[in-house]
Amino acid sequence: MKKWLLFSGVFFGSASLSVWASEVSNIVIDVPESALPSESVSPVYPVSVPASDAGQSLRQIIGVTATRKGGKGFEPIIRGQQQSQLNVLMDGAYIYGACPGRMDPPTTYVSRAGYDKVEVIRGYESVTHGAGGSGGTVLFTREAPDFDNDRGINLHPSVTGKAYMGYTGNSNTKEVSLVVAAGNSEGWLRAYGGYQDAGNYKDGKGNKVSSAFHSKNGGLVIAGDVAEFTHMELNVEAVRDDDVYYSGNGMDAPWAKADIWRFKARYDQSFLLFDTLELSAYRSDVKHRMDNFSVRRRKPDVANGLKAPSSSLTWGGRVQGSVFTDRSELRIGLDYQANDRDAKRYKVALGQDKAYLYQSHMWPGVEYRQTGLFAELDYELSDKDHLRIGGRYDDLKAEATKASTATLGINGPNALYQKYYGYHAKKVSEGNTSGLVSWVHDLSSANSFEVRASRSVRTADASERFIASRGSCCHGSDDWVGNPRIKPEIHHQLDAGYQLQASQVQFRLMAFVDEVNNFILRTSGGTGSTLYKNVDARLYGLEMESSYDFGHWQPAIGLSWTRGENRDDSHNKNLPQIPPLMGRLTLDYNAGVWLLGTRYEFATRQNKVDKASGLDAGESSGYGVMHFHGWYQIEKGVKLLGGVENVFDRTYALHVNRASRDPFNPEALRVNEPGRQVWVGLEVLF
Ligand SMILES: [Cu+2]
Repeated sequence: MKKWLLFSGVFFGSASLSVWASEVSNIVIDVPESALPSESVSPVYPVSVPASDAGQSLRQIIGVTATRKGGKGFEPIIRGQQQSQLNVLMDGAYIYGACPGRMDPPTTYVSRAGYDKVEVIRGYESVTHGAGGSGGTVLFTREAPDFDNDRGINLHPSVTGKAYMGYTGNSNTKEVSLVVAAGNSEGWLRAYGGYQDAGNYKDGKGNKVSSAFHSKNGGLVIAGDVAEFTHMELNVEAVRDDDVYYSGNGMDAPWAKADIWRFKARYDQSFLLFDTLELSAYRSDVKHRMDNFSVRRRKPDVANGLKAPSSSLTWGGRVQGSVFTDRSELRIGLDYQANDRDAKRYKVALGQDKAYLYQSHMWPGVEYRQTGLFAELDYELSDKDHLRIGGRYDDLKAEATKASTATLGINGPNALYQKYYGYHAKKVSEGNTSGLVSWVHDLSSANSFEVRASRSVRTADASERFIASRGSCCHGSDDWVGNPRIKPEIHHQLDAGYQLQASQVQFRLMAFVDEVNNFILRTSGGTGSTLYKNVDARLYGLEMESSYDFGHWQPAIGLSWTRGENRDDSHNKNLPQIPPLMGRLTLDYNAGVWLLGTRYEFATRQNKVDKASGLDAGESSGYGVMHFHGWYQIEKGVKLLGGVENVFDRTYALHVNRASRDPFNPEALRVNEPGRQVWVGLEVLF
């Protein structure tokens, strides 16, 4: 039994925490639970918010926010870090989006029916989730179906699942999804699928915000114990998005598609020096098309349009062995990740079928290959003291295989790198070392504190290193060019947290400081161009969360604050895309068969901006927005959900939202959040 408890992986091996972990699936409330101050575990789509994208629903977790650019494609931000500063794993797989404009961050491919839970780790807590991940790790996970559950309608002892139907007013969003698992605990088949159809919503002023999309997804998991101590799992999954409108991009996406394969195997018996052995492999193939004329004519008076086909193919895997003793768990592993990306842009003569001009090779055949070796030890110093020590080494090779494209002349990638940095792209080779030490001390059975120190290395991504986007207007005034010799970011972080988990009160507080050498800053090159350079930076902040259970009344509060400083630049001392102080007050009345709740979200103004990055749409004013939500349990397993978002129809935008480029809503500086939205949902468990 002891071994199994320790085997739960992300949780430290204390018995009380592990018992808690097994209870997570029964939790019906929305407040994210946590085993450590830096962690939270919650449903992928919470029952109190009508989220249409998994990145959007991550905003419900304290310390996490997300950039909006429309109805899909929310970019999560943890502790002021985003994109490749976060490790996002979907059931063990990396799925890198194909859009150079970040229309499709990985989270946009997380469907409601395909995943069960999301674990968010703020900061750097484990070396086992791959290279990088300095800002945090987001793990979307699936659970083995529980055929013995007694949570809903009993169709058949060997069938379990969940259906969801929802409607959200304002955007006129319709959603259905279904997940069914059949089999038994030794072998099962899980089939899932969903459909969403969203229109454009209106902001508080009644202005239309381009946010419509269609999305469908489906998948199949076949899993079972194929031999004694040997469990295997195979999954195939597909996502198709169509006619996606973006108000925060100059283009829309006529289509985007992702095809994902996964294979996992676990051997729970000693093998060589290991007590258990796990192996996983995946392949994610993402293709994306964007243009400024086929979904809608973004520039109706112009004879030429632009289109940009792009692709991102990722494959990789991991083997990990674990060694257990009474007091420790040691994990040793090897992971590999390969990513090939390509993006081109063409000028299109509208009206003349297929007449086009090859304009930019934005991602010129970018190839990344990473091999990592890691070891991590969880050790119980005493009943009350848990220690973790981990280290990893990553070998990275990166190359822009088509940087020397001659056909583009002065618009070719190498010509652009030469123009702005004075060198061509060469094959990059890096050896990066990361590590951490953490200590959790239980003050009593209910409260504990955590202290950790880490060094993590985050290498430049395909855009930061190799993007070669020749300005689409005005000859070079808006070139966007990656720096082929950009150095990796080195983060030195110190975190301290305190947590109280009593039956009626939960409280946690976390403080962090992150000294960054060679922070990769996107900045203006002076002539209107957008370039990348390394600067020294410092990020620090606080996260606080507390909830109470006074019987029927259940209040909660959450606050997060982050500061990001550029330590090199005497003129601009701020890092871009840093959220201001944000908070949330919730008050639920839970009568057992029904619940009514209110949620008040607020943010202060943010004047610490970096406009040269092209990422901040200027300073922002604060806001306060009220929402209502509730549910009614009609019968066992059948729950009616609903609510009113933005009850007072306020016009507001999160500070980190993309600058608005919306022809429908030209006054908005940022992409505005929806005005009042009434929504209903029906959830059936069986
Ligand atoms: Cu795109």
